[in-house]
Amino acid sequence: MKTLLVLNGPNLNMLGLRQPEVYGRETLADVQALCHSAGQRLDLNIEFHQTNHEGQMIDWIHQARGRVAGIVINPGAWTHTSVAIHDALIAAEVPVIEVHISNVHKREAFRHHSYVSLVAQAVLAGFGTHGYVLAINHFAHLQRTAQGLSLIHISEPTRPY
Ligand code: CA2
Repeated sequence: MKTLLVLNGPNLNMLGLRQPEVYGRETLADVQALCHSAGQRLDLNIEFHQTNHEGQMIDWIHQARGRVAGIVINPGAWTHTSVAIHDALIAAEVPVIEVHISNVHKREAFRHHSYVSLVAQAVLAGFGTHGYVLAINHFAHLQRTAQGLSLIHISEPTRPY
């Protein structure tokens, strides 16, 4: 069974506890349960993590290399600040889908730029917590298509004969 890594950045452990008008009422535990049931339905193993420490996030991304079929990441505020996470995602050589619960483009100008979007295959913003399920569904779709196979095996050399 293929594994998907679902990674969450800083302050997302506060989900459902404050700012429900922006992020809704679901907690991170609710999001984790949503992701696990999507994984069960689609025959994908889901590993779900959250951290407030950038080095920990980078270590998880590095450990994904050669091990997981894809990364779904809500980098939180690191989206807009972190060249280090951008570089780690390139080094991982794993397809990435970036998820934001809120529509960052409707918010402050500093949320309009994303370092992660430069390396993401797709970006979801403003779908609420359902965005995580949409991202997992999309990876399942890629697994079933030639497009997914070519993306996942992108680093395999082609033989000249
Ligand atoms: O919309 C998103 O998912 C964000 O990635 C959430 C980040 C924000 O910095 C990004 O611009 C957009 C913030 C996550 C903090 O979540 C909280 C939830 C409840 C209370 C306080 C923070």
